[in-house]
Amino acid sequence: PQTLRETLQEVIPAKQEQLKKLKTEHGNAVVGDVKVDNIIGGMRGLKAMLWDASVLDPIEGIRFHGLSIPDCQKVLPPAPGGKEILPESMLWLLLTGQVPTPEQTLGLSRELAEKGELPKFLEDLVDSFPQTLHPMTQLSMAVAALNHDSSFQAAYEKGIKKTEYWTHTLEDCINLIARLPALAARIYRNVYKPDTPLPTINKDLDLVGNYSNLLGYGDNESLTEYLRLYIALHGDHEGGNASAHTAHLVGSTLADPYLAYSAALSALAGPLHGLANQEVLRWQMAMQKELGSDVSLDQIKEYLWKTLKSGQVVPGYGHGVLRNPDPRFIALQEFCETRPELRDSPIIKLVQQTFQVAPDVLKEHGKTKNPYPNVDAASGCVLYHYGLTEFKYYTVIFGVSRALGALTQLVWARALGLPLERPKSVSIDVLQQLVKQA
Ligand code: AMX
Repeated sequence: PQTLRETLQEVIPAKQEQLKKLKTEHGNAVVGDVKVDNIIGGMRGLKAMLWDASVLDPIEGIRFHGLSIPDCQKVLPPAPGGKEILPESMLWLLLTGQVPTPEQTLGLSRELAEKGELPKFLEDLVDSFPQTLHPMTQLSMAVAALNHDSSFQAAYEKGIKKTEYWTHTLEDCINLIARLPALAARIYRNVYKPDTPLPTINKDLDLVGNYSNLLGYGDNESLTEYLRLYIALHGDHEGGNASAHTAHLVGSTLADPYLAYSAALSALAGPLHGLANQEVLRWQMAMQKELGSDVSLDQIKEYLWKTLKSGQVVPGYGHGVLRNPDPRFIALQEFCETRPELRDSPIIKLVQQTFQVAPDVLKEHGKTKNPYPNVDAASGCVLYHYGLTEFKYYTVIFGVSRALGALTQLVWARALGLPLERPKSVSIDVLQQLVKQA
């Protein structure tokens, strides 16, 4: 079977041609308008970015190269003996637009495992961080430091042709994805399980098999399968979300993929974005503590109102684009239903009960445009059930995942020769003048 590189080499020219033709024939075509609300409202709804790997429909949710989540669950190869999507197969799909064969997926798993060890200087750097430093800060700093060995940066310094950018970008991206499990697991061990021996990477295991093993949960097959599904599903969610967009913006300056992804991780660390899964768990645990174990739906409703009246958001609900329950949330719910231990878990039960009442409460509250759960409403609680209880760490797992989509797009941005991103900003006075002229 073809390698990932060979497959990309084959698909890139056709896309380059497609884009060139679009630009030549329709460069001046108008595809939308800009309202004052778009400008002052966080650019919501503005179609202003090219992102080829996934498209988010407000009602249907995400599609990866046209495939919905249930489609992906049907066609993307799982781990040998497993059922859930392997993140490697999702990475292949995102990068090439093609569904990989099990052999191609296995080949990619092996390549990632072979490249997975951390350089010594990085281990020393991570080991020098104070245990009290937030795991996301550690991840972002360490990913930036990996640019010490950036192939793109070295090649750029030497002087390469623009047409060669993408091959060096791809090399960096694959190396970074390969190293994330060892890096993320080292942070976990240092912060939460210091002085426990860290296993080495097993060349015969997939990316998440290794990650789970390095975290110390390798013998929990259910958690490992959950992490495969979680990491595959969180990989990409269009280009406009804060982490993906940050990677794209920073990458557009021709900063190397390590710097671009480090910046993306800082965006992911915000509570309105990736930190939400830690917030959901904190909130759901506080609810459990206050209401006890056997709670009624009315008690949950009351608790929701208490949260809203105190001026806080209900974590895990609402979305910048989605206007329906997030299909990723649904996929995680279905995972819970297949495992008897999760069906009986008090924290998962509470998540499901909350889902029964929260949309109506949020509708009545009347502020949010989307009263339904996003993926974070469930994701952290499953980790908690399986014993991964350190919720400050959860966003790091999201960070391991989001690399699949954000780095894919960096490869494509270089392959398509996309320019430096530089939107036009206006002052309030200028905006007022523009309104008068309109
Ligand atoms: N609870 C209470 N109020 C909410 C709400 C929620 N879950 N979601 C939105 N609102 C409020 C907003 O705060 C805003 O109020 P304001 O007018 O007083 O500022 C109003 O409803 C309109 O917001 P919106 O247009 O519906 O949402 P948005 O696009 O501005 O923000 C999001 C989207 C996700 C930040 C928001 O829904 C939120 O804060 N949700 C809770 C946190 C969360 O779950 N984040 C995870 C997002 C997914 C991810 O990135 N992992």
